[in-house]
Amino acid sequence: MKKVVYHLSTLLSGVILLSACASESPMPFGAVPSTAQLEWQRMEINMFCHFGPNTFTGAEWGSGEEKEEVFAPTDLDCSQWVDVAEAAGMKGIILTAKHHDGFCLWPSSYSTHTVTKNNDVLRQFTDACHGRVKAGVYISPWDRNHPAYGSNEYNSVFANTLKEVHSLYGPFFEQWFDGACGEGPNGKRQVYDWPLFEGTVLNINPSCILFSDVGPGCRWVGNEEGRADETCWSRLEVENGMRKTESGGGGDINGSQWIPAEVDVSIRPGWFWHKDEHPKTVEELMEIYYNSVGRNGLLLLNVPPDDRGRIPAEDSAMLAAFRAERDRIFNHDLAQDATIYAFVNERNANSRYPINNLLDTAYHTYWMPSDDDTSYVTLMVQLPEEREIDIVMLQEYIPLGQRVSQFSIGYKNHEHEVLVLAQGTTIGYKRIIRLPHPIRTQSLYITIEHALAPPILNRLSLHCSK
Ligand code: FUL
Repeated sequence: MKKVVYHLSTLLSGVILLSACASESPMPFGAVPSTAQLEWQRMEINMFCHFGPNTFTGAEWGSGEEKEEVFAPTDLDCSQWVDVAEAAGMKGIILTAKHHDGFCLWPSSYSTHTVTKNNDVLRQFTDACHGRVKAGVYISPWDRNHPAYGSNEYNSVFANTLKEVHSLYGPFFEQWFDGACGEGPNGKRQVYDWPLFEGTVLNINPSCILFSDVGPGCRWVGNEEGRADETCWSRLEVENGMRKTESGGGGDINGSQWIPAEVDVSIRPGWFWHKDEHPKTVEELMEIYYNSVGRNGLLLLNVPPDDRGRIPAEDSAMLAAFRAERDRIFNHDLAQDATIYAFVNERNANSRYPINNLLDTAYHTYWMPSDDDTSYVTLMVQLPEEREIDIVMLQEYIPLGQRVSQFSIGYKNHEHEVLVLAQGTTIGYKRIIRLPHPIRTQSLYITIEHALAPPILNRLSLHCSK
């Protein structure tokens, strides 16, 4: 543990209890989210449903040669999926309307490998979601069934497929473009026409979030284990459909586009339901939550319906317990009745953005020190009495950009020394820091050690997971 890093006597001379009112908004910094991207990020946890012929054959990647009759749910009920998602606190569901096997869960005019008109699963799905959760759609460009796959013609077939789905079944909040590109039935690979695919969807629904390895709506986090990097920028630098830098899953500090990370992971070992597999435990799901939503990502948790066409009871029970655990920890904010002081440069003391904005749950109220404070801004959270804490939650007000690049958390011990407990880099939409051990304290210190522009935070809360 590092000792006394804040020079309290110096800092205290600059202590200001900031309380003035905001008049005009600060300038945004760098790329910022569109309205749709902000709404998307605020959904935090969505459900993914992998459902198709693989549900019945035990495969993960169907060959495309499965007979249509293989897909035969005995008790399909998409409303039950919505019930489970809502109970788990999820705001949207994305269905694999076409996976790599090419089988369409709607009676498409552009394929013969589909459900029948009377068994339109996509219709039942969008009807069930309507007014309850947002519906999203996964349509795999890789198609192991379509005879045109591997030729130029396939790009227009796929664009027409997208047009059909989005105009007849939309609006969808998200279109998932899987990056997989394997061989088709004739052994050829396709060169995808991404600008055509993206333009087709956005022409019909400009606010649809397009997922792919590089966006433009949101990006793949780079693994399927439910983990964003500890440093996670929502900016990315993409040129001609390719990443310009090799900075991995953590985005680009100087990226010129806003393309936040989506963390896709399955509740079970496979993406599709298999009879002998079981869901992850609540502890594993909480770990995923801390490493995804808690690291500036959106969690897309796959919960595959079984061969009845329903989400199994063991999965829904685990999801309900996962939600109960999040509520138990995060619905109790130990800083609710705290007083927060900001240590800022004396000359910059007259912030127009009240510090109590950090404690309210209104999204669009925020705190900012002043126009030129970008380093060593310390917040002291003074609690009415000693409390046990092991989690700190911070949110940057991302409509004005992502700014913080280094911060630390410290507390005052019984000897009145301030000890650093944790250090971090990015905050972004949400950062949940689990302290290395629970502490009992009345004063907690959060120092923004470095930011690319004056930090703007809209929420700070303290919790205890015990
Ligand atoms: C991958 C696919 O190959 C898997 O089957 C699954 O759909 C996963 C979400 O994306 O690229």
